[in-house]
Amino acid sequence: MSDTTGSTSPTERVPFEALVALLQRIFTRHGVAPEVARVLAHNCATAQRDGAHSHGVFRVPGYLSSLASGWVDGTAVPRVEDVASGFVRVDAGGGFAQPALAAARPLLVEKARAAGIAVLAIRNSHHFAALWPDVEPFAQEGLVALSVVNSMTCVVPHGGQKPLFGTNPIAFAAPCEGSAPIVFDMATSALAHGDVQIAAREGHRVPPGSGVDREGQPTTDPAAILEGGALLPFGGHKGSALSMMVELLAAALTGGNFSFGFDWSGHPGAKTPWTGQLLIVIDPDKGQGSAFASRSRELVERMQDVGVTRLAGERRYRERARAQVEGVLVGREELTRLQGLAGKV
Ligand code: NDP
Ligand code: PYC
Repeated sequence: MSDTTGSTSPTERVPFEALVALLQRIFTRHGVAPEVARVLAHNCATAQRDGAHSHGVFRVPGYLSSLASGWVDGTAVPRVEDVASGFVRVDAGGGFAQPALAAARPLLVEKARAAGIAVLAIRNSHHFAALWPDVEPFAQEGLVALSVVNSMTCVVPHGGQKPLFGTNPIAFAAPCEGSAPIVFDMATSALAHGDVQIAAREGHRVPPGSGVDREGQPTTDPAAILEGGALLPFGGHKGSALSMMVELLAAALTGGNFSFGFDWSGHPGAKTPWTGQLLIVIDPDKGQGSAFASRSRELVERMQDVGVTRLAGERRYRERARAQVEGVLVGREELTRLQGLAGKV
């Protein structure tokens, strides 16, 4: 990715900690509890830092309008339940998923290390972010992590006539000897909804096969997808099956809402999907001893030997390394808007 936020507008570079502080101030000024504001600000700044612009500061207006509409509770206190040797449940209380994960994390890791595997089922939660920040830290501690989250009805299942599924991402992280973890994070729709919004804002077409208009006809016009149209799963029936799996794991299994299971029409301004999230954390040392990370390295090297020049996660790591030296890239207009929201002149 080039040195842009995806647009041609002027940009600035902001120190990561300054961006976190700015976002934290915005969230607290808009009624979010201090600890929740800290978690959301860190998450949002992390996505921006890594060049994940569809889930960085671009999301702030959606967070704030959801909060203002009363749809999501920025002060909810997650309730963690220790339900079995390898199973933790959290009721996020109608608040955000990330503070629920943070609250349950120590118990989840303890169980994964003791039993070799542990599941975290989050329900009654709003996830409006990229998913990789939820899994990457586990791999940094030597664990393997997989997470799924469902979102809101905007994807037509393969063979269906109307949207039903969410954009339903799957994220995976695993340690790799001698490098940062291997991480991928992908929507099961052809495009993330956020990328369609960005394409509409920037006046770009989306790739053929991404979505349909309100008549169900294929379109590359992002506005037609957003205004009465819908997205398609990636890879036809295969992506559709994965999206169905996400609905089952993130909603049916956790007790959260399906992507079609909530109605936000009574809360104008609501943007955050009220669903569920599942994490599975594995201690690879219970497999082949400490060999896992070196086997990861072997696989990566073999992929490189056959010509792979870009692994999932590498673009983000490059953006991160650059941001650490030069600061996080933010659009100048966007930064001014953020400063206004934070009450800074
Ligand atoms: P992308 O299609 O941009 O990327 C998917 C994955 O493939 C990433 O891990 C990416 O790595 C990797 N990748 C991309 N291009 C290449 C390539 N040429 N070679 C090798 N690897 C590649 O992501 P999506 O558009 O599917 O999703 C964007 C974000 O939207 C995700 O973070 C997702 O969690 C989020 N999202 C959140 C939802 C929610 O409900 N909270 C719903 C849907 C999406 P890299 O990151 O290094 O580019
Ligand atoms: O980009 O598809 C998306 C999305 C949905 C909820 C948060 N992000």
